[in-house]
Amino acid sequence: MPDGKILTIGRHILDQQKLYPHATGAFTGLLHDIALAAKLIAQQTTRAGLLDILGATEGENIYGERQQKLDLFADRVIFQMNDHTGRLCVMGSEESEELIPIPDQFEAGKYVLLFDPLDGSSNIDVNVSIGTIFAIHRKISAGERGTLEDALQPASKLVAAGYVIYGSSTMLVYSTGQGVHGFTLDPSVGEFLLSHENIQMPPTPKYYSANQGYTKKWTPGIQAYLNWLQGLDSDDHEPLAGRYIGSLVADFHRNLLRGGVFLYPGDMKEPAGKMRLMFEAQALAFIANQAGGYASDGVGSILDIQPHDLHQRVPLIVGNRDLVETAENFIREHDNEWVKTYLPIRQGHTR
Ligand code: AHM
Ligand code: MG
Repeated sequence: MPDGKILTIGRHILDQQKLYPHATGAFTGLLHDIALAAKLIAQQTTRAGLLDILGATEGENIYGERQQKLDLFADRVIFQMNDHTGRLCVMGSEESEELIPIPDQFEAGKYVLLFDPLDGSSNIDVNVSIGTIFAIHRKISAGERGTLEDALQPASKLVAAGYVIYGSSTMLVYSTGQGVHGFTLDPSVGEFLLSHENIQMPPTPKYYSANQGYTKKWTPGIQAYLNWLQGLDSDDHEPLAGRYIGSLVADFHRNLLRGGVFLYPGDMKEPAGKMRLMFEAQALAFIANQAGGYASDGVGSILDIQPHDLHQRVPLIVGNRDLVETAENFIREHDNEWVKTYLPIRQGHTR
């Protein structure tokens, strides 16, 4: 804790607002609502393993609530915390095919909220860390309600982004473009307290994170990069240790604090990989950049990609800048064929 002071997330958000002289408080309120949604989701994720034994017949639990898959619960909580506040003009969720409009009876505001309500949800049943990812854009269209144009902005235009990790403790990490700050949920008081101020990626990275089960289908450049990360190609640098959880938020968070690189590259079969630009990659690219790191799709910065589809996928290589740039070099050297296939997808000409 910085100089022993206890700083709640509410207080921190208000202090950050002072950095923006024209702030109306809408944005501050929005971050507040996200933090509240995170607490509600955290409270349910810690009970995830109990659903089966607490559940009564017909899928109802002992409280008379219908049992729900945790990711759908998280999706609904984030929507309900934000649909009526007058701060958002539209929302987008990884769980919803289309943009989510603000119901007609409520006023529309000037921000767009994009979120992955519960990423890594296949890990829920095996008690492995999962997370929520969020990104906030400013409305740019002229009408009263938000449109796709408002949502499909490059990450360089983000107003704020962050994530929540539901792990051995729950943490919320966010940035408004003034550094990256981390808060740990103290369950005894139900507050997020500042625990990691101004996070910067350590200069000496420790880990690489990739699903090496896919080695066979990786392009030659990615295979060569992995060899390099492991120090197989020469003795002139220390190999990194491998860590892969299969929960993007958890893998990213560990590498943010310890230094390293996460990669989920494209290959010839899925040239754009698996990660979603709007719900996963944009937010983490913004945070990485603020923490002194870098995020690339293999050919350039994720921050600069002009999105064309709400659910578009993107190869993601994120972490310490030099490690990510080295990956770009390997791709430039070995993966011409892949680059030729991927570029039209990046530009929205083909899928
Ligand atoms: P999800 O959005 O369906 O939960 O999938 C995203 C997850 C990431 O958290 C993780 O990094 C990746 O998928 C793991 O994929 P794989 O099992 O192919 O390694
Ligand atoms: Mg996801």
